[in-house]
Amino acid sequence: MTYTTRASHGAHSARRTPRPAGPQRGGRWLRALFGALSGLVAAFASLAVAELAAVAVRPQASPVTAVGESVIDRTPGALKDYAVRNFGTNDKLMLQLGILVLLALFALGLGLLALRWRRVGSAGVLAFGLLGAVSAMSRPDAQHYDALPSVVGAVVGAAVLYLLAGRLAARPAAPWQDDALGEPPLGGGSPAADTTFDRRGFVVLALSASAVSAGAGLLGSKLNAAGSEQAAASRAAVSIPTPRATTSAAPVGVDLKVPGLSPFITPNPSFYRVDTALVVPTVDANTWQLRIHGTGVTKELTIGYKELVARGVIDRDITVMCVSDEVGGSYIGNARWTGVPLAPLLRQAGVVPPSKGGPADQLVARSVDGMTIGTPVEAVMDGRDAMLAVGMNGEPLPFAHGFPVRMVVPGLYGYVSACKWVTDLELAKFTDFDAYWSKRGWSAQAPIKTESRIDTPKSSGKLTAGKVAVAGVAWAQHKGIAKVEVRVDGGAWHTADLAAQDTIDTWRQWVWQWPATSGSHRLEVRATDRTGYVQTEQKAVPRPNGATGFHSVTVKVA
Ligand SMILES: Nc1nc2c(c(=O)[nH]1)N[C@H]1C(S)=C(S)[C@@H](COP(=O)(O)O)O[C@H]1N2
Ligand SMILES: [Mo]
Repeated sequence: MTYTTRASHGAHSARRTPRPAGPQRGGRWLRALFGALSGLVAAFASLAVAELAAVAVRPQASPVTAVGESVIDRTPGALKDYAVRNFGTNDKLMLQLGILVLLALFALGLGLLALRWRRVGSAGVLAFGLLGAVSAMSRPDAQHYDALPSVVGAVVGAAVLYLLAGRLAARPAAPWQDDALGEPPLGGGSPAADTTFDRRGFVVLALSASAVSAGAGLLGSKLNAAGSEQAAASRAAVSIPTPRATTSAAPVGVDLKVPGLSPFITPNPSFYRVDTALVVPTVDANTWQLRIHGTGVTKELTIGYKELVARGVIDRDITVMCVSDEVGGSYIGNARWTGVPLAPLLRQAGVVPPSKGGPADQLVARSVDGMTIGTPVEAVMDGRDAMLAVGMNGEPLPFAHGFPVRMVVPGLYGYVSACKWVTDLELAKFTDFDAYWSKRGWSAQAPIKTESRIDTPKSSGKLTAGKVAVAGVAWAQHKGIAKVEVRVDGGAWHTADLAAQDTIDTWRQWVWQWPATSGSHRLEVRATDRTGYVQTEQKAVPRPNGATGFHSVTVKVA
């Protein structure tokens, strides 16, 4: 084709190019539609090629993931909490869809822009590539070549848009028509508002670019998934070792089996999930390693999965919980964790807890995706069952919960204790290092607060007068629950029956038989832990170190 860039500015061009063979008459609307379409095709080509380029780097470096994860890093806490609450675990899907929709809108705009200014349109595509590249490089776990997929994708996308816009170059429709994009001369015999452009050339180019892109994208995502398949195979191959010392099963009576009450053990599929990973990391257990180093470490240690598990494991029921949980919320779950005790491993590396004169008070855990979680060394080494967990409820850790290895420390909120996909433990000082969430306005240290929740009846539930089982869970990890009380309409507190205690590290079920009378009633619960502390009525939001207040439900009794 011989169209020049100037020809695309045909609206203002007085040149009269002879009409070449091939181009047909096209409407101005068709041309605009094709223009918008060329933006979409260019965006699609960018993303597809970037996906393929990510094979050479790593799957997380592909632009939508990189932008999404950096959005998560930058989202102000309140908005992040809102998203987590309102989209639940779907929040990440919503984020990715949102990014794609925005991208598509901008692509449409750039396509239209390129109709008039080809270079500006292409420059716009490059600018988006830059955004992807910067996002990728700004992630806490950024690696050298993470910007590459965005850059390569953007260059290809810009070229595609430039070429497509070239096919849409408008030229005078006919020798008598001075301004191809202008209004037709009154009474003129020219087709109204028509411009000519290379319709067939555009369609052929757009279709081939789309087809090649689809191929590149499919190949890229298949190759990117290969690592995950290897990780899945390694997960299928590991079996959860049996503890050397037989761990007793939870005692009878820990589960009251009241309808509507959370089961004592939370099944893995319904266990809450909170993390910043847009794509769940899939780590191959065969190549996984953990390094222990830092302040006060006299013997640095690097250990693989088999070697770690060979040290011997313990089984412990531990209730873990997210600091973002609102009063009455559901970011809490109780599982039987199988893992390797952490304190002996630290001692082997020469670590001494602060109470015995050790120089480091913070254990910084790093995950494969760059999360940092700081835990007090004292808590890890004070005799509680802090562990490197490999199993959850009798199966290898699910990928979403940290396969192959995560930390679990009884008594501390997840963001200061429960690093998933952990790969590095560094001994440091709280005064010298702020972990991921501490940088974002959450407390550096956060023991779980003594709290309780009513599971049944549900708020706005409809009941009939008579005996109603009011039941729920109460927790005070690593202290233990001593008492749970319920009151109706702000009246006197009634002591609930407690389920058998498993360990002080788990939640405890409770039930109170309420002689319900007709009318609308408000039920409230409070717990007392074994230190004698009575749960406070004072309301506090989750930030900076956990919500407080009484959980209440309002019900109608017929
Ligand atoms: N690598 C990594 N580990 C992480 C997080 C994370 O975002 N990344 N989130 C933490 C938080 S805030 C909580 S509450 C727990 C949740 O563990 P779960 O998803 O297995 O329930 O994981 C912790 N470990
Ligand atoms: Mo959390």
